[in-house]
Amino acid sequence: MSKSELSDPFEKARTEKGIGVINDQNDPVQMVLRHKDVRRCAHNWKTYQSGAEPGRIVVPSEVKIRDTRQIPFEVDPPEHGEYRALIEDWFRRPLNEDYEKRLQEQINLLVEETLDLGKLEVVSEFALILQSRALTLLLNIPYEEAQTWISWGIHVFRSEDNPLDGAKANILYDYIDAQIDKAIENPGEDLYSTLLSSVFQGRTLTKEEVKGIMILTFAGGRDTVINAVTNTISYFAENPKSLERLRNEPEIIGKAVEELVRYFSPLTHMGRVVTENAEICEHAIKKDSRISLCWASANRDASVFENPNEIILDRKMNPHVAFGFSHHNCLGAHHARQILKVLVKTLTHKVQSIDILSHQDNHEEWGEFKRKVGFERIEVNFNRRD
Ligand code: EMZ
Repeated sequence: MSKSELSDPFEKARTEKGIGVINDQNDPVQMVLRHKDVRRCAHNWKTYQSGAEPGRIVVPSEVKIRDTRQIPFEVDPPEHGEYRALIEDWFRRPLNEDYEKRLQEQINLLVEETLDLGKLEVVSEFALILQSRALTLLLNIPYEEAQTWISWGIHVFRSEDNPLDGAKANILYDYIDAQIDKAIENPGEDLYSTLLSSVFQGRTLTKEEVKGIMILTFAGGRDTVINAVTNTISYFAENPKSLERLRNEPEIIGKAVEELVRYFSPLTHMGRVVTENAEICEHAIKKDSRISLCWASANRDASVFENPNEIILDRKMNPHVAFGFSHHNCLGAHHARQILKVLVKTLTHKVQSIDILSHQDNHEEWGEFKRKVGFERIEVNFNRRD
């Protein structure tokens, strides 16, 4: 298997049964594996709800390590739509020319720094830095703040050996509390201040609501973006012809990014709590149990994607669900797409080739399913294009 390949552990269960069962802290999860079912269940928020006990739709469940409801992620319609309407414009800013220009400057600088170094470890010395610096644009706060988030290291929201390390999660929660207090004292043009003055159902958002939105903004786009960036580098390292092709055909970079995101599926799945007895692929789904919508499996469904395990840079029909589907689709998707587009464009301009020197894979284990999502570390050498 090549180093950049991410195989599909769900294929057999998806074709044979459509469902995979995993135990999670004695609150089992039935994973929905087929594209059609994933989309149907995502759309049916009445039966498959997000607004359950905070943390329960996350797998592994976070009910034991947090009380704050993440917004709008853990809220169902109609309130979900009302919260979303408050913040949607803010999360569309990545489409603005000025935002893109500033992101381009950040990524130019990082790639130049990287080329000067030559050899480096991509996860901690490239992807984490890129993600943290870019987040300053999304929050509209000073660039220097990225240093704080970089200093937390990769494993701040979950420690290396324990995905449910409450003490680690508290670093983020305490930080956000402090930033909210600062914004109350000294309001600015940043996301905290904007949220604190937003009006929801005739009143301003509470500190707890602002915290819920901020936790989601920090956590949802951290591992996911870091893995997507790292996997992009490893893909181009092993497929220099693809880099060359995109250099010659920059007009397909948008399509290529969609295809990379489909293939990587940085977020494997997301849960829902079942509100009434139901059935999926002839399996009984009991009221108050949990299902998960397995984006990673749906994105390899051969009934939708031809040659699903191949990266086809200009894939024509690409209805992937890597950013979720329906009401709860990813708020940060514009930002993530823009990061990947700018990154790919910059690599085509500045980088001739990338050599992988050593690596260690990062796997998730979901019962019988073991899925590579990226790398724990990957040392590479970047070679400059003359
Ligand atoms: C939650 C989740 C959001 C969760 C879109 O995903 O990301 C996970 O990394 C967090 O642990 O709390 O924010």
